[in-house]
Amino acid sequence: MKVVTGVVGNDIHVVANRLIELSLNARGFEVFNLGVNTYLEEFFDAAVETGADVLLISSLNGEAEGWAREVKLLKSKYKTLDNLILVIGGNLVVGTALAEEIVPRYKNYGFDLVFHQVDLNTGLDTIEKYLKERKV
Ligand code: B12
Repeated sequence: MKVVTGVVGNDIHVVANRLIELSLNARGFEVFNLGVNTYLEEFFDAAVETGADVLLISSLNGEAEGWAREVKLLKSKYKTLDNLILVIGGNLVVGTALAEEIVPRYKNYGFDLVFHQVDLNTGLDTIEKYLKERKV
């Protein structure tokens, strides 16, 4: 299964990004890592080019929300990506907020799975379970 990943926006926190690539590889995914400082449209372009099943976006500096608001618009522009599973995780706000509040907000932006301050392995276990249930 193919996963495009990277860190959205003007965000240079690279450590989690490298860990995500290594962990996804170890779990048998084919990974296309766009690295840090990646704009939302670049993620969608890469998903088209690679034929990805999953787009896994990180935000660590908390500025993802501005980008997330454009997800629905881009989804409607890239019609071939109807089955693409959209995942976002990391620090999804600047400052502090409860996951109970943030998760529904990001789902409303168009994400299928949202992980606010969830440790990577727990998140990847949940993603694998979700993919299995969807039989992707
Ligand atoms: C190292 C660091 C830096 C380094 C980054 C070096 C580099 N190139 O990577 C430097 C010093 C450059 C830096 C800069 C900044 N930083 Co900084 N940084 C950190 C720090 C101390 C550690 C981050 C790290 O590498 N952690 C180790 C990795 C492994 O953990 P992680 O990033 O938390 O990721 C885990 C999870 O989030 C999860 N995860 C991540 N993505 C995803 C995705 C999915 C799907 C899932 C399931 C899980 C998941 O997986 C990881 C492992 O469990 C954190 C504070 C902290 N203690 O966490 C602040 C922190 C992330 N930084 C912060 C800030 C604000 C900044 C700056 C904006 C500061 C400034 N005013 O200039 C700039 C950002 C500039 C930019 N353009 O992005 C804030 C973000 C606050 C927020 N979100 O509200 C933090 C939290 C510090 C704080 N408490 O205020 N930073």
